[in-house]
Amino acid sequence: MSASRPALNVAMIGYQFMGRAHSNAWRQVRPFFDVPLDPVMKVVCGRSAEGAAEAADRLGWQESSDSWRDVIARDDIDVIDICTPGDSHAEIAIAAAEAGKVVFCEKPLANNLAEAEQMLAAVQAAGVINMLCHNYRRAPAVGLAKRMIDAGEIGDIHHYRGVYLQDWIVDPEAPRVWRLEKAKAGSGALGDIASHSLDLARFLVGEVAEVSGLLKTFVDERPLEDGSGRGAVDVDDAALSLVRFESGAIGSIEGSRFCPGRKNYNRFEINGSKGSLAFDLERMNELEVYTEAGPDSGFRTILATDEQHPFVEGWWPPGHVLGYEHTFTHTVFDLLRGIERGESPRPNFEDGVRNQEVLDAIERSSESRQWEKV
Ligand code: SOE
Repeated sequence: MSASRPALNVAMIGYQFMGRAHSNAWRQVRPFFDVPLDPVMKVVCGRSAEGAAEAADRLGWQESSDSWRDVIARDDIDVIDICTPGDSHAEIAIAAAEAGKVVFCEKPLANNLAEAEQMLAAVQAAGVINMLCHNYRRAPAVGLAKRMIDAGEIGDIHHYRGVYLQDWIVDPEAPRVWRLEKAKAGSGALGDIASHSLDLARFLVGEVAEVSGLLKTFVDERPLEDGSGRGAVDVDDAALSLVRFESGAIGSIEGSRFCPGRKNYNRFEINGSKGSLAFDLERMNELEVYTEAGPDSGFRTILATDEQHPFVEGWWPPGHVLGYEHTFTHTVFDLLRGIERGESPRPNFEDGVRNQEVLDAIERSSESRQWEKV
């Protein structure tokens, strides 16, 4: 490690999909960015000692553990990175905050609003740096959209239209994984993918005032993963909501796992008084832009891979496109810069509670079939 930069010992809890994405980010951030602190991939933690040891070897962690409580109790650990299913976010984050650790947590912050509020209270009481990993804010094209909006290039915003569509459970015989169990995941498409579109809406347009939501479960029981029978699906397969923003803008947010052919189709379009912007994660290096530029103007596509575009300076020359995993490296880079400055980079746990308040309102609205205030 460089003598000029202090080391920062990281412990990651959970090592499946998000654990792999976060491990890659912790490994890549120092070689590619001018980090103010040297992250050390100290410990990876999981429920199985054997699984955690295998993950440590495969993902590049120095040690492994099967007890997150033991890891949090260690004086040599500075950051707790939570990559577990949502049912353990609150207890881990609260324990980490009370132990004075930096708390970095995968989305959604919690499985319900009460837990999210407890987590925020814990990090505020402990005065620890905290961050929520909504990685798509840090796709360069999304950062460019934010810059253009803030510069007034599309004028006053009238619409945000967000869809996040996947198709991995369209087959009714696809097994009932943890994402389909309320006790584990808190909700279905609502908290898992519509939450991403919501976070982008809040990042790019502003706070949500009122929602009219519709949750739907198309397949209400599925084969259990261990082949021992079938189990109930008690979460939404699709979540839609009309949205009124505090700014006066209106819009819609939709998350569905029942859209054949849409693999990770996280798209938004924003319409303003002077133009429009559109982004599609499946074409994540591109931003579609329309600003009135004369009688024959139309949408143009900006390839957001130039050095002036957010985070690109750390990677390659123009046109050498980036991918999904880079957004996590950018997120970790901003976390390191926040730690050095003593600030909780956004989205942080306050954003997590705001997001959860909106998700909660969408659930209430789907039940009441009325507009619900956030
Ligand atoms: C859902 O399958 C999922 O893995 C989400 O949980 C992630 O947040 C998203 O980035 C990719 O899709």
